[in-house]
Amino acid sequence: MQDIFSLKGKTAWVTGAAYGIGYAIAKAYAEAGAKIVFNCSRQETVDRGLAAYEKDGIEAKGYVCDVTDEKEVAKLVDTITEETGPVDILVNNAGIIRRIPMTEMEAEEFKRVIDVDLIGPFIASKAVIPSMIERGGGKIINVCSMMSELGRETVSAYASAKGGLKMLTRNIASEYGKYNIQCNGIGPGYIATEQTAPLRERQPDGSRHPFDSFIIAKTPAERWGTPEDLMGPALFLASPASDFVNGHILYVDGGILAYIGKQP
Ligand code: NAP
Ligand code: GCO
Repeated sequence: MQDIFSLKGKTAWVTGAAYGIGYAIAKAYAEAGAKIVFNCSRQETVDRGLAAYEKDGIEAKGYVCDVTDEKEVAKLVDTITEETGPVDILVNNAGIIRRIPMTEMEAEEFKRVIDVDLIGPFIASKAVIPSMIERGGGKIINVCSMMSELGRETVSAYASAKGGLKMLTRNIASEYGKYNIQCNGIGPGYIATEQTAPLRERQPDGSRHPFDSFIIAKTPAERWGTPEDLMGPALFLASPASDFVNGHILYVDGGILAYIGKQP
């Protein structure tokens, strides 16, 4: 059984994997035998990631590359192929969020979120699919969200992008499944990371942020998730164990999407 979860000898490219969810996913893949490559848009984030991998005893290569720049991404894929090997596993993890009421949001801000969270995964996937086809298959995992299914105040751009990413996932599966490419999504629930830190900030009197209490009441597990909660599910989607799973979104949310929420 261990073999079907092994990534021995595989090259895994996890975008934005300097910390948080992407880092935990890359760490799981390294522990399963994969060679890790990641990119971020800024050198300081890449350096932060490299230091974290080194501390954990993981050999990882990090590059500066903005996932919205098609030419840069194509160049990065060539570099990864030369320096590490052709990409067997791509995780589209890099993402941004802007929490702004829709009527106060500039179209340019909306577009940037769509660019990073939806067009970025399109560009990165497009850059690796031809070589996956040539080599007989591959795995693409898109990091979706609760907002692939649900809306809420202030996240119109993010929800539009993550809803779109769910459908890009299904379309890649539909279009390239015949080449033994599996494209699935992983949908984290509310995970305690830097991205969600403002939603968990303590109030001046030391009590929980109202959004923090709201999430606890909305989650049957009665807690926020951790990046480590994503490790097993993300490994499943990258390994031979999921070779007949395609176009699926695996929500890792402590049960949020199944639950109406605790009665006040
Ligand atoms: P995060 O704070 O969203 O960090 C994302 C990483 O992406 C950073 O390393 C960042 O580095 C990189 N990045 C951002 N824009 C980029 C670009 N244009 N090109 C290349 N890299 C870029 O981390 P996270 O909270 O762990 O989230 C990771 C993913 O999970 C995101 O897609 C997020 O939407 C999704 N997610 C998060 C939660 C949660 O509760 N935290 C829940 C569901 C889904 P640079 O700043 O240097 O570019
Ligand atoms: C928000 C959150 C979410 C989460 C996550 C949920 O403001 O509602 O930041 O968007 O980060 O994506 O799955």
